[in-house]
Amino acid sequence: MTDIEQLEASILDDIHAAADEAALESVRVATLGKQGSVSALLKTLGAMSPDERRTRGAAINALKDRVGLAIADRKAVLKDAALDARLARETVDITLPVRPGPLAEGRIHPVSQVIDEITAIFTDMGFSVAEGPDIETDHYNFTALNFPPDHPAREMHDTFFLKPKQDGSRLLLRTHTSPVQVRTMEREKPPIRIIAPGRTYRCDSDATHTPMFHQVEGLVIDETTHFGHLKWVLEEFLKAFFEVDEVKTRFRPSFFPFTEPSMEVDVGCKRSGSEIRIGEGDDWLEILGCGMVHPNVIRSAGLDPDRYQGFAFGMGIDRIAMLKYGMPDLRAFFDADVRWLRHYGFRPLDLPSLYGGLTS
Ligand code: 2NM
Repeated sequence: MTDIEQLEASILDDIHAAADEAALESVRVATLGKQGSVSALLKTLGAMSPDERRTRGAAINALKDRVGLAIADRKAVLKDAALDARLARETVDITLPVRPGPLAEGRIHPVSQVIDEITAIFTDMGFSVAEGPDIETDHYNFTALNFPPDHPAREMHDTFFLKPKQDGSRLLLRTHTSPVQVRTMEREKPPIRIIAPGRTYRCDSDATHTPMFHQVEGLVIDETTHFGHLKWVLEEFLKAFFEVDEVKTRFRPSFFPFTEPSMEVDVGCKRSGSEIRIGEGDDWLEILGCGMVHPNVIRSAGLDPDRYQGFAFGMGIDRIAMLKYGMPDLRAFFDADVRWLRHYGFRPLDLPSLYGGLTS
């Protein structure tokens, strides 16, 4: 055996003995690397005569090529074996039950659920959802809405005011979402069709009032919008929300500074014990307020009341959530009691939609 054959046999043994890619890499460095045994043979060429160099050179280079190929072959085999081992090790048992996670355990708060239901109903009728700040100015919360300077709602005991600024003006927590409608009228040209759901604040706390509560208000402004449109929109809403085919409504004259005429709307219902059914019976339940937007409000928002008119309405979300889902105590809504939420909450993937049935 020549020295080259001897070296080759020993290298091939090492290559086949390499059990993983790291061991194979060591063999490569020890042979083809700068200090490797094959490279060392190549370095001996310099001291040879031209004839000897030609034959030895060809033989050593052929050795180098065969070692390189053998390493590449072994590398492919080891790679396949490593993948097979990983596939055997990393199994997924698809017969295991899904682990409880946020989707199984989490619940949607009834207020969020009802806001989503209301949004589904009104967006289906062509309304958009508008939002605005919880902290408002006296102008957007009162003045632009036609509240006279001495209106009792501006008093300290109804409204949460922030500390007065240097110039004497004071910001406040909005007492209704109507400022959103004013801001929308300032920003957009009619036709306007929006609902504004959100948090509202009044200095009031007992079994049926919390200092923070939720309202949704609606606004439609165009050139010929009239009371008939208002009545249709509200009746369609009530039927869809309470998931009944027919509702009876009763419009009673009322007063709000921002609408003229103003109305309170009762819906026909049946009471038995503590249960209330909407859509049947001879009792009435007050459900929302509404009216034709006062010309002063339209003018304050920068629109011409001789050209544009429309209607607005508003209702308490927490109250209609209690009604629809039979929750007896408003205060429990904001206790953050996880047991209450487990009982009254909704599953995260049961999203309200009109085609799916609002609450399927
Ligand atoms: C209600 C009842 C009646 C109302 C009016 C407006 C605005 F900004 F257009 F003037 N927004 N919301 C309104 C009207 C609200 O809540 C019981």
